[in-house]
Amino acid sequence: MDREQLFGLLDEFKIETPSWGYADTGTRFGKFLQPAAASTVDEKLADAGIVHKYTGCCPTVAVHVLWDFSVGVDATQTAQIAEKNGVRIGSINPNLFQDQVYKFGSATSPDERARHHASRHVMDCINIARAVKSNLLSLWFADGTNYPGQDDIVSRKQRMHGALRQWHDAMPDDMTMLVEYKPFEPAFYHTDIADWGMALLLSQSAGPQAKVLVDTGHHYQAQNIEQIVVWLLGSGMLGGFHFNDRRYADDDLTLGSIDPYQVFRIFHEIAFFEWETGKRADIAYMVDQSHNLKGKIEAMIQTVMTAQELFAKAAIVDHKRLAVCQSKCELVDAENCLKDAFSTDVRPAIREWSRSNGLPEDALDAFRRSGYLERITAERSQKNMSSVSSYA
Ligand code: LRH
Ligand code: MN
Repeated sequence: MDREQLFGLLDEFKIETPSWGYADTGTRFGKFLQPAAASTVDEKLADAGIVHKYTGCCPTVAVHVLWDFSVGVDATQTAQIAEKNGVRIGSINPNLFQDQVYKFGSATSPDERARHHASRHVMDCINIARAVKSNLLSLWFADGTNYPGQDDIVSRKQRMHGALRQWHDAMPDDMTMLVEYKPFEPAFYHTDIADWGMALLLSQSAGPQAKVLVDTGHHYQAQNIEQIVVWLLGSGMLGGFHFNDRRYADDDLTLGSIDPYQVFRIFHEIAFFEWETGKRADIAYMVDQSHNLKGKIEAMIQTVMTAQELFAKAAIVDHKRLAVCQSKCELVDAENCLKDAFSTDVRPAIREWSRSNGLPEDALDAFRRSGYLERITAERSQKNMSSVSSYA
């Protein structure tokens, strides 16, 4: 892979940042407030704009409707605020888990009021997506049960099929529905969309605009995520990723902080698929993290720079040589095709790409010298540090 080809791929590489990654989030054991945290959608979009300004590769921001759109606020206004900050509204995430009515589920709940509440909300989200010119409806369901026998899993499955099909048909033709799976939490006996197979079958029955979303934190410990990626790619059903890292479960830590080789292997399977098929895979790369301890903007810039680096390392794998070694069962040489690329320092090339695009060579350093953090700390700390939060 020569420099021009790599620069061409870096030009195309875009990763979406989540609005909730700029706000104070916590665990059930508490939330540590940060003086500079964003609490309004304006502040979240401003911070996302700064991350894009210095990295050049995250022009869209995922929004979580109940956290970012208050009742009565015209969605197009929010799109204009995004534009003012040099970004666009990306994936629209309905919230089908925090309202009291969702105690026994949302679309799958035996409680009709919950199903109606969920349906009205998703329809509102589709209208918001239209208003802000987003073509991504990203669905995650906390739906599940905590005890054997608590509910009829078959009926819940049928309700989910029905709901996804109804919402699919309500979407405009250019919109994609992303169906995200998760094996457990907050449900701890069964989760209605627990793995890639369930998400795949539900997406296929919903309709042609439905695809599967892979959140890297939503897998059992030893699961081979890149094999799932290969299967979804092969069936044209891979719609997007929520990137983060974890040591144990859905820890939502910063990408590449625990196992960078995992993300490299995922990017490798996508690059190898594109080389083998000659097809460009249309995938929405997104970050889904909660920055409970790290400075939120610094953590996001670190995440985006790491994603770009791992994407570039996977791009320089010698696919031709790899295919030959694989066909001859030359295991060591085949593996070394990946290890050689992974251990290649691509940062000088990325710095040159940044320079050639009028971007700072080191986005994190540029952010730290910008004075932006000092400015927002002065503006926001008063209101941020006054609100105490407790789980119970
Ligand atoms: C669920 C999830 C989902 C989001 C939420 C913030 O764990 O990954 O994607 O809605 O985190
Ligand atoms: Mn997610």
